[in-house]
Amino acid sequence: MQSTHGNAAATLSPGARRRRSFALRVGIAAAIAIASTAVLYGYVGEDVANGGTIRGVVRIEGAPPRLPPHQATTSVEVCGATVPNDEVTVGGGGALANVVVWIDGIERGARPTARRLVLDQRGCRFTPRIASATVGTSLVLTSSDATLHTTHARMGDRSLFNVALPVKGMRVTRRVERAGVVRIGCEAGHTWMRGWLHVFDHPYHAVTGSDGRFELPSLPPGRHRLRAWHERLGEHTATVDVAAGQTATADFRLRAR
Ligand SMILES: [Cu+2]
Repeated sequence: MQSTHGNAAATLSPGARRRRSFALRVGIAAAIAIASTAVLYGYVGEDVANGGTIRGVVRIEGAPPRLPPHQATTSVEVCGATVPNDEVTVGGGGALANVVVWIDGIERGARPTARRLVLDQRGCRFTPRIASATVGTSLVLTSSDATLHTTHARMGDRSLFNVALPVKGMRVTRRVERAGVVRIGCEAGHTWMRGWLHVFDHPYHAVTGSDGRFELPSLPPGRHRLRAWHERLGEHTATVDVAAGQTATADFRLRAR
C-alpha cells in the first residue's frame, strides 16, 4: 500500500497528492478498525459465576495396536539401538493417555492464565509427547540427553521455530503466539521423534493422563461441543449440557487401529 502511494505521488499534482494522502489515511483507519473488530470476535475472558464441570474418561475400543519400536540410526549410544513407540499409551481398563480434549468454538468464559510448559527430550523422545496450551504460554524447551536434538515446530506448512539443543540441561523459551495444531519433530537425524502441541485461545482444554481421565472446570452453564483427538485413533465429538455448579460426565471410546 505504501509503495503504491509513493510511486503514484511523484506524478500527481499537489491537490491530487493531498487527496491521495487523505485516502491513504482513511485506508489505514479502516484497516485498524477491521483489526479491532477481529479482536472482538476472538475469545472473551470474564468472571464465570457458579460454573459447571465436564469430566470423563477416554478409553480405547478393541485391542491396542502393537507398535514395533523404532530402530535408532544415529546417536545409538544415547538413544539405544531401539526406541519404544509411544504413539498409543493404554492403561488399566483400556484407559487411553495422550488424548487432547477441548471445548470447541467457545467464545466467552473464564480468563486464561499464563502458564509455563516444559517440553523435554529424554531418551530420544519428546516428553510430554502430547500437550495442550493456551495462547501466551511460555514453552520451555530443554533436553535431558547428551546428544544434539532440535525442537522443530510446524503449523500446517509453516515453520514456527527450529531450536537446537546441543547441551544437556540447556533451556530455551519460546512464547506460544497463535491457536492451532503444532507438529513437533527433531532435525538431528532422529526421524522417529514426534510431538504434538494443541494451542487454544481459551482455557478449556486438557490432555488425558495414564488413567484416561480429563476434567474441564469453570465452564459457563449451557450446551457445549466437546472434542477429543488422538494422533493415531482420530477424533470424536460430543454435545454436553452443563448446569450451573454441576458436573456433567462425558466418556469417549476411540476405536483401535
Ligand atoms: Cu533428536
